[in-house]
Amino acid sequence: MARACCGSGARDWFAALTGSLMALLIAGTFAAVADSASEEAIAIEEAWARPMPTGRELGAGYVTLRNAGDIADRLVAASTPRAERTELHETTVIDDVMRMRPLDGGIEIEPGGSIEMAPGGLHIMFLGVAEPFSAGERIELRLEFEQAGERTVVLEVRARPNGDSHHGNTHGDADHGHAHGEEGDHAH
Ligand SMILES: [Cu+2]
Repeated sequence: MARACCGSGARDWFAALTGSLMALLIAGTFAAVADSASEEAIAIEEAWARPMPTGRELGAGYVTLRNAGDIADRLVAASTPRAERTELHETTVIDDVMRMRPLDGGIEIEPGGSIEMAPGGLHIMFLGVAEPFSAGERIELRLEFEQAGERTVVLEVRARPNGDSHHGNTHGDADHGHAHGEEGDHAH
């Protein structure tokens, strides 16, 4: 044996150890990517839509999206058999004037983050609704995500969000005006 000492042997051992650690790390990374790409990474909660007055062809729906995955995802489109067209919108108030703008690039959900749609903010806009949504109805909605793919949820038609979330209660009446904005601003 040409080895003079334990030195090179220790180095070999260390090299072997780091080699297998690297293999483990790489395997772990792939597993994590596979996990976060699965549809379970995105949770869809609090899915509801407002009742619409008779004759109204515009409606607004809201969902809360949580990203439990390790990579960002993006809601890119939505559709429902109940509307001719469905768009992702954001309501903003500029100089006391409420405006809605379509979010053509979609809505990003950061890893570990969430998006809460609500009257007066982010919403899903329904255009060309032949039969106005009425309270108690359930509206099928398809959501398309960049990473999680296509998901189907059911929007419950009701006047305001469920539960005692502060959004529902403290802003309740103020949001009423916004909601009419969301439905009305699109009137041509
Ligand atoms: Cu809108």
